[in-house]
Amino acid sequence: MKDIAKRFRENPILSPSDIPASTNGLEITCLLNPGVFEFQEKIWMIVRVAERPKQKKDFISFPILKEDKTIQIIVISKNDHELSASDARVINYKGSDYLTTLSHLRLLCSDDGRHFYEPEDYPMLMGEGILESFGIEDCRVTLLEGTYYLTFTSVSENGVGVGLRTTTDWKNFQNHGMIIPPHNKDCAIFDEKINGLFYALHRPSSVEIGGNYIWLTSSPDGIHWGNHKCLLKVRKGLWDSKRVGAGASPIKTEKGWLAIYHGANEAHQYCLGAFLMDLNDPSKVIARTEKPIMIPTEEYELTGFFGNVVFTNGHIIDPDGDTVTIYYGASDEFVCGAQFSIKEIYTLLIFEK
Ligand code: MAN
Repeated sequence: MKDIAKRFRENPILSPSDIPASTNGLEITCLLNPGVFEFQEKIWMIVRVAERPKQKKDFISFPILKEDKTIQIIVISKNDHELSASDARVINYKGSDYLTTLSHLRLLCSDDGRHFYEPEDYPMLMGEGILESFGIEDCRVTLLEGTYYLTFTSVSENGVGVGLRTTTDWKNFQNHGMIIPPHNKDCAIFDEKINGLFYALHRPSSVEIGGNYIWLTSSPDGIHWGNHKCLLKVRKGLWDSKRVGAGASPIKTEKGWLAIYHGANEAHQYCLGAFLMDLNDPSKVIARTEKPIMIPTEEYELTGFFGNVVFTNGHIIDPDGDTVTIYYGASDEFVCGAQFSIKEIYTLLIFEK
């Protein structure tokens, strides 16, 4: 099946070997899912860097963060009957879940949006405290009234929730802790207030009743969130039958707030789609693409750490008002870029009657 994404010729634009690991003894396994923003006339990404020790034959080893900020390496024999390791991303050992890699967030910048490098004197963002001991992941960046809001997934043995840090200069950060408790991720704050309130999309997972659906919430201050509403569900038999989650901050267009989202099916194929919310009341979904706007098709999207995945949480809108450049994780291992025309996305939207 063809999609409407115009992929960068240079893809993948970043691979794990392109930057150094954060710590001696670890190597970068995956470079993925960047949040993207503009700052000081450059395009920046805050990329997820997933690390682990070099793997030895017959063993699985992975790092976790201790409260004193040191790293502990857990080593488990692959023959251990208490280990269940069928997913590259997460294992279960003695009844507890662990991630196979530890992620932090790293800043990269670019003059042309295609070649990224690590600038000097900017910090790496690491997990902090007992709610981030398995790392921080998949950051969305929203600039609102001069402050950058960073919403990311905080992972620990306590669960997967949404963390928030804010900054104005990318050197000093205020940590607001966990703003939405487990199980929740994929939180994207709108880049404008609506009727005086902050709005955000987020994705709780309800295990027994309900599912992995996109929700909407509002807030008076960007930190305390309430008035949650279920917005967009999975669709049986379609490409987004198992889970849906928001991409970056919705895009304000004359027709409404346009959100790009990921959807996965039972086979863990991750595609992208789009939906449109009412400008004045984003709890009203007025249109949604039936077909995906992007499907994993290229070699680097089909094979890698976790193949068959395109996942985005960062984009830049061109001054022409029509071109969206998305940055996306391919196969959970590489960073890639692609462009869409908003007008072309509209042609795939099916409006509610
Ligand atoms: C899922 C995947 C992983 C991620 C964990 C925790 O297993 O999305 O990439 O590390 O959740 O967020």
